[in-house]
Amino acid sequence: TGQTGFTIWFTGLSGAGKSTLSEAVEQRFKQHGRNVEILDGDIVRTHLSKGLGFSREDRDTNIKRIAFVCGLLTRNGAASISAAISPYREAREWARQEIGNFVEVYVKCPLDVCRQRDVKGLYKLVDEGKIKNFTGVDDPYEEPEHPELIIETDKETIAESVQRLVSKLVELGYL
Ligand code: GGZ
Repeated sequence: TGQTGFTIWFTGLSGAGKSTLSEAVEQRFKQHGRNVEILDGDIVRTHLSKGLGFSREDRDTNIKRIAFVCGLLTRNGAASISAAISPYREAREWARQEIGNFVEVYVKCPLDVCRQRDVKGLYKLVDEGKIKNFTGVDDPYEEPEHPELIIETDKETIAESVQRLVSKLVELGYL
């Protein structure tokens, strides 16, 4: 029999650290010979969700597509990781129902810190008025109310975060 599939669902602001954490977790899993697939918001939007924008409707469509793929992977025993902002609670709850073995991880980081990091220079464009409806600035981000785990990326190292997540997965019986 194969391993139990599950989905790690990261949610948080742009620049909070979802992609970085995903890659660190992926590395850790691969070292242990586990199949793992990352669905990163940014990358998904160039393929699966090409053409979608950032209205609530488009974001919801994006999340439903990601959840659909995570569901397929999860049912087939893989570890799947979603790293989309997923700002709406309702869409995340929908994903939770759809997928089943669902581990919601709030990648928490103050907006000011995300701004200062400005990894991709997007916050600068927002300030210059060149991007509208940016999550956390002039578009909603609904914090998770009962996430399985909260990772505060301005307070802990990546190694600590990965370790805490792995412990949580063990506690939940997925590893
Ligand atoms: C939020 C935006 C926006 C707006 C472009 N709002 O940090 P990034 O750059 O690399 O990742 C963000 C990505 C967000 O796509 P998601 O698929 O994760 O969003 S959602 O879950 O809400 O569907 C950001 C960039 O696209 N980006 N415009 N207006 N992020």
